[in-house]
Amino acid sequence: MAGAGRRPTTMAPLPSLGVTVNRGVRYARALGLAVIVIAVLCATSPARTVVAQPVLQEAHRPPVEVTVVAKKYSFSPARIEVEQDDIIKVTLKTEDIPHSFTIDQYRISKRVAPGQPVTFEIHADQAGTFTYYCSLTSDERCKEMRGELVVHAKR
Ligand SMILES: [Cu+2]
Repeated sequence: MAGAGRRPTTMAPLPSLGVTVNRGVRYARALGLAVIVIAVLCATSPARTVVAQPVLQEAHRPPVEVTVVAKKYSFSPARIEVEQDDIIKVTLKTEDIPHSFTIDQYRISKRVAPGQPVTFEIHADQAGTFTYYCSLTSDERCKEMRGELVVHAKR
């Protein structure tokens, strides 16, 4: 080691240096792991708001795929935004008890049971803001479950 001759005579700096290096490496590893975990979480957890970007201006836009997770006593996402005439492909899951995804104006009511996701399509032909809710009555608090489907009018 080139700097060996210049080491102070006290013993303190050497062990503390060793500890510092180890901590630094551990910290870097922990940070790296944290970044990976956050990236994975961001990639997998459903966003609270799903906004469909206008990728194509033509008549046939690809279906908007949304996974809606019902859980006592809320939906995630609690807001879905699409353009009028989009096809919304919904995968509905529940993480606890049976729930439903109901939109009166679209005459949609899909029931879902734990471990049995259901997939269905909504043709978002009516513009406006529509409430989705759980219509099941077995659990009183299902009434609290509310979300919004926003269908932006075609320009
Ligand atoms: Cu419910």
